[in-house]
Amino acid sequence: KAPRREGDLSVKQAEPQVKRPPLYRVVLLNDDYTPMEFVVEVLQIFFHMDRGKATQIMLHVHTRGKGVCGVYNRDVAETKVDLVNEHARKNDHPLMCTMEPV
Ligand code: NFA
Repeated sequence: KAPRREGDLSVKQAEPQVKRPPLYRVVLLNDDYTPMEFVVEVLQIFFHMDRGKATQIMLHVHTRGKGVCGVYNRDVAETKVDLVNEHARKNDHPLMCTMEPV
């Protein structure tokens, strides 16, 4: 058997293991009572959308039942969900925010 020479690729080095954190969609759910303006403001404040984008997403949620506000790692997604739900409760609106694995 021939000896291995410098540069021989027949022995694979271990791949450096680079893991991406699991991602989650943060989702807004429609309801019959939360004012459209409140939802637009939520999207602007907590998801850094301009008013046009926020209005577009709000109308999507309103007509389709739910819509994606953004995709984040678990910690960030959980924090967004909690902040939005707290903000809604504080203002006596039933608006619901949830997360789901991508
Ligand atoms: N459906 C609500 C209304 O008609 C508006 C709304 C949109 C609520 C998106 C929740 C999410 N006032």
